[in-house]
Amino acid sequence: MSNTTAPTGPGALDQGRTEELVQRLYSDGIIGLPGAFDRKWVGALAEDVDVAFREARSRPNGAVGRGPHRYYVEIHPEQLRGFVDLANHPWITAVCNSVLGPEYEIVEVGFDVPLAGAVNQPWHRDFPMPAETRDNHRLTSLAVNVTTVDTEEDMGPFEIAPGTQFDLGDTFEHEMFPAKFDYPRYEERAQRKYPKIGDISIRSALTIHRGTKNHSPKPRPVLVLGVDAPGAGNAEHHDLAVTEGYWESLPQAVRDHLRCPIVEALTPITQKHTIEGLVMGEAD
Ligand SMILES: O=C(O)CCC(=O)C(=O)O
Repeated sequence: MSNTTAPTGPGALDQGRTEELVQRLYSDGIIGLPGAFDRKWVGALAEDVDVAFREARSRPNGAVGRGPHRYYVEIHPEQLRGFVDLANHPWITAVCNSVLGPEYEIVEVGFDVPLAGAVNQPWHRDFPMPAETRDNHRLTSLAVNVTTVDTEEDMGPFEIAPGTQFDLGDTFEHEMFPAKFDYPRYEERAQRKYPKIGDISIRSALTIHRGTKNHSPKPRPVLVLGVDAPGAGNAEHHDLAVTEGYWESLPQAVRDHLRCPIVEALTPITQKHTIEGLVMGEAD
């Protein structure tokens, strides 16, 4: 599971603490760090997400539906002023190194926005279980989440069923959606998460989860950083790119984990990572 040396530098986790986090990730499928960033940093993130959301919704397939009043948008790293801080956060780098190996790759930067009126999603995982996970019990990708708002009960919190990341899923529709008769398994384990501004989490996108019904008028945007072990194959579903100037400005520690094309000018991303089963949402 963990065969790498702990990263060094300010705020780095020691090997023992990293091991503990990795074990929790393997047992629960999700871990959290309260107060990873200050409110000012998250304020800038919220502004950048808002700008990107408006831009994406202004063009066809810039934002994909993940159910009624719920969208997903994929963006390029340089659309976020805080990208380097996020990609270089010692808690994130230590966990990614340990779980995915030192050659891990950031393959996706995006965000989910459940708006007023979003309904309960069906329980799901974000993609089918890879063979490496099924056969060798090894996680080959992780999703980092950063809320841009203080989550309140009426905002349709994210709900997750800890410990379900290794459910084989051979009866799941599209290998991603448990059948309704299996819902009690997920409902019994369900935990609603109420992250506040500054909190971050890392989860396996295989851990069964759903966004819940937003009863409030408030949106609940959450940033997603998708990270792969080499060869995990998620990069092909995404279109991350950086400009030459931005690449030049990046610290080597961040460049080491970006294998994306370096381009003269960015092309706005047309969404490829549609999860068909989520488009209609769940009537409840
Ligand atoms: O509501 C959320 O935070 C996550 C939504 C989600 O799981 C999805 O759209 O795939």
